Amino acid sequence: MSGTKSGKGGLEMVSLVHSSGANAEIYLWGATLTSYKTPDGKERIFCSPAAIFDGKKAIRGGVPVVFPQFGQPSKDLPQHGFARTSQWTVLSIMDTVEASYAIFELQDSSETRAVWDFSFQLQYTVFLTASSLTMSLKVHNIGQNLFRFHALLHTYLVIPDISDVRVSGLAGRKYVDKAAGGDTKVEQSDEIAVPSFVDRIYIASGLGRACDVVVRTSKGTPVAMTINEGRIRGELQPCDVVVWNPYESNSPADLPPPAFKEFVCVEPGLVNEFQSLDPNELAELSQRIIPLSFERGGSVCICS
Ligand code: TA6
Repeated sequence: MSGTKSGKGGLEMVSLVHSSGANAEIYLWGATLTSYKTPDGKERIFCSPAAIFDGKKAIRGGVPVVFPQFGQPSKDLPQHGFARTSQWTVLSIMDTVEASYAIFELQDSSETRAVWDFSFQLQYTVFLTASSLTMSLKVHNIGQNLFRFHALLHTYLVIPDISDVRVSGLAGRKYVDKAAGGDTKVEQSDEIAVPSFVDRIYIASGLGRACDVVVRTSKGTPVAMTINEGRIRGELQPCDVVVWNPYESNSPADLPPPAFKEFVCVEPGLVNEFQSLDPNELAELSQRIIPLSFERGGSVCICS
């Protein structure tokens, strides 16, 4: 039975429990999803063992919600914006045969307007089924003035080992290589390895459709597929995809090595350029995670 309960650090969270045995946990602090387990009990989302649950700092790992800026183009706003360090409210929690889901909301406040003087409403839905998890962020301009924003879902996916991962689905895309001074390059490879610190913004290409990014091991064992989609004013918008792993060289304090070995970030976003919304316009960003393999009795099974 899904519901709210007290989590780490006494922070309130929503526990989604689907009849299949799949479950997920989302803290109201930042609407941060910190756990997604498939019916086999296997954890699919990485959360740092040193994550701080104090209601002040962003929770390290899981799926932080990034809004209204990615990085820190405006020094008036914190790195990655204020959404991940705000207390969200829960609008609803539902259990149905198909899915268990929760809807979270964040609206502008005196604190947010002090650093970003616009009226907005974010609605974030986490939708859990037996075979997948879908996170969908809606950005609504409820003010009188146009605003420009970034949005991103900063997903930390569990993998067997970062030195053995292959990320596919981004071939041919231009990307900003933040680990190489921000140079713009073109991805030549169908399967991206992550042998060292990687921090890349794969720029939305004009394909006008969702972007499927598959994570595998070097031996080809599929780990997860992610379906990443953006919409602006209802129109399907190719979304950017950020791929990140800090390795030891760039691991922050709340992510002490060797934790970097256990995840790769595959982050759908509207971040390479600021998006603009006129009053009463809506943007959406979603990611569906479909785990493709799980261990059962020591052997790896591939979900159909
Ligand atoms: O998504 C990649 C990135 O922008 C990296 O540049 C790195 O800063 C990472 O996010 C983590 O940022 P955080 O503010 O959570 O430490």
